[in-house]
Amino acid sequence: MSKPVLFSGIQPSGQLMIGNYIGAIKPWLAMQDDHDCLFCLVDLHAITVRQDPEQFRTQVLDALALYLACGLDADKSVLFLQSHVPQHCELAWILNCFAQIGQLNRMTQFKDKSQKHADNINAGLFTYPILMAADILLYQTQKVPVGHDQKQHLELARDLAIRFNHYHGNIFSIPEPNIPEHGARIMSLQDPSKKMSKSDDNENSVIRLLDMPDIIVKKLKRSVTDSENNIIYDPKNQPGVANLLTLLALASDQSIAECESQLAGKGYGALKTQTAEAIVAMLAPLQSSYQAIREDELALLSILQRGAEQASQRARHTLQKAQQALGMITL
Ligand code: AQP
Repeated sequence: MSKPVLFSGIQPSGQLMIGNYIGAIKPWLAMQDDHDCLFCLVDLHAITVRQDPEQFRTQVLDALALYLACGLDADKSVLFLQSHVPQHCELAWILNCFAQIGQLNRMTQFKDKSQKHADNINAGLFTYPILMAADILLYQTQKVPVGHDQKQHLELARDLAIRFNHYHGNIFSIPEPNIPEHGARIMSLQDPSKKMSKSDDNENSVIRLLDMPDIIVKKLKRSVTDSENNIIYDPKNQPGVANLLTLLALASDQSIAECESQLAGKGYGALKTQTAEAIVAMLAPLQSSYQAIREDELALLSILQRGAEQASQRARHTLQKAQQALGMITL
């Protein structure tokens, strides 16, 4: 029996951070063996925000090397770059003609990013979720493991697939989100009311996958908690403490209740130290293998070449089905 198709991706819009790891990459690793996986670096999404060209090229290869250092395996999964498969843009145009402006207007990420980049509210930022729908639907994807912030975009992808199928027959699989129960929304260390983001301007708010242990300890020490000095998991009233408990639990493979009871009667200093130690230990294996992988740029490019060929073959098939369903003449 064929394995369920799984697609997911990360924007190479900065150095990857633990939210991307916990909310996306870690769940991907758990599914890599029993799913037909495609893991993409969505570089076309990343350019909705201005990128420095030289730095961007480096960031893309850094992110691919991190995928591999985390344990994604090019022999088991298709690893590729979105811009290497032009069918993503071609299907996005078709889906543009099925997406309703009203629905796009409700996308919270567009509102957040428009505020953050008020000098560059470009059309790509607005139509981003349509390109994301094309990314997913091109591969007849059944499962999309993502963090909580992508839930709304995924609902749009489902709606577009259902609408297209309604008018033109059964062309696309309807994808299901796969959102982890805990860790789907790791919060900023400096402002626990907003999610941790790799492109946050405040370096102290984010732990990057390649941060050295002393930096991780420093960032955790500076993290915002509160004045209650009470270590309980209460995201509504103590969001900073709840975020640290979530990180500690996930990094040390324990439940949040176990972490709470271990820390009962202790202060926030102990919570921060233990969380930092657990994160350092979680990241140590990938950090130790990263450098050698990153240095072999030829090997990285050849993985991208192979991934592009594998993905294109599948993408061409779905795009042609959609075009023919619309009555377009395909050659
Ligand atoms: N804070 C987070 N907690 C849990 N999961 C998260 N993800 C992102 N932030 C968190 C998940 O990581 C995957 C890749 O996200 P993305 O790079 O495509 O875009 P994003 O969601 O906008 O992530 P960033 O880091 O905030 O990027 P920038 O700063 O460039 O906008 C997704 O599955 C996402 O849910």
